Amino acid sequence: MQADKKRGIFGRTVYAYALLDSTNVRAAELAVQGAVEGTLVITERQSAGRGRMERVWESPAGGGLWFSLILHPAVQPAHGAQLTLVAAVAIATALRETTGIACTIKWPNDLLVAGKKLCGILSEMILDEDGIAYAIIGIGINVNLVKSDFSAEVAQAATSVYLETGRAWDKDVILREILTAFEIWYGIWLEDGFARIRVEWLKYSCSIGKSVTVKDDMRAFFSGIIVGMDTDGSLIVRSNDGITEKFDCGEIDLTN
Ligand code: BT5
Repeated sequence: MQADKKRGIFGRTVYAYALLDSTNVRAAELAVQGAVEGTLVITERQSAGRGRMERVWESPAGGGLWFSLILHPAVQPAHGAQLTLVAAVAIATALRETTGIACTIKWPNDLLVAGKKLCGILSEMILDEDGIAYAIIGIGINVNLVKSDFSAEVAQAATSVYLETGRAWDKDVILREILTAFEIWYGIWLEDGFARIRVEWLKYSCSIGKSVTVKDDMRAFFSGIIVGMDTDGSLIVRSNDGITEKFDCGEIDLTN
């Protein structure tokens, strides 16, 4: 990829902590105070790590990468949800290149290995009259976590880089690779739009062709087969009776 003189801004400004409630919460405070593009907020442990829809993200000390990036993307708010997909592609690429793990992406925000969750992404956007005031991309990656680090409930459905590869990894190396990849893909997205991200995303997707129930804020439940991803990043689902719906947010339950 082409060299870019603006590159190297992700993680140039860093706020690092031993303990935070949530890096997304701290990042939002810093964004309001004017934090620059690419500011990284990272912590060893979160006492109230957040998933989507008020869910908990388990973030014990030691083996995890729990961090958020503050971004100010100059795109239409309607395209803001694509940022989660950009991050997912970047993380999947970086993890594959660094650790050899073949992770897949489950729309919109999960990275899985053989169906178990390795990484979750929590993107939050604040709008003002000019568009997106700022976006916080929160990323949680289970790097060196072992089964006993998770609650019994999460342990069944979670995995880590350590569990997948049988060895411990330097978290800083993985973080650096992810920041580099994310900055490259973010630049591509800002300059060329979503098309290349979509191609890459489809390569990593584990959901195309699968039966699914989609839950979204407005439409409650919709069941069908995932037939593709639209050019704007929304998921295309066709029901058994041939009705096609598009979803740009929500969550999916794979049923086969
Ligand atoms: C997510 O939510 O997957 C988004 C997770 C984002 C976490 C990062 S960490 C840094 C930043 N600061 C924050 O406060 N959050 C972000 P969701 O799709 O709602 O998935 C949440 C579900 O994943 C939970 O209900 C559990 O079932 C499961 N889970 C919780 N902790 C996990 C872990 N460490 N590994 C794998 N799965 C987990």
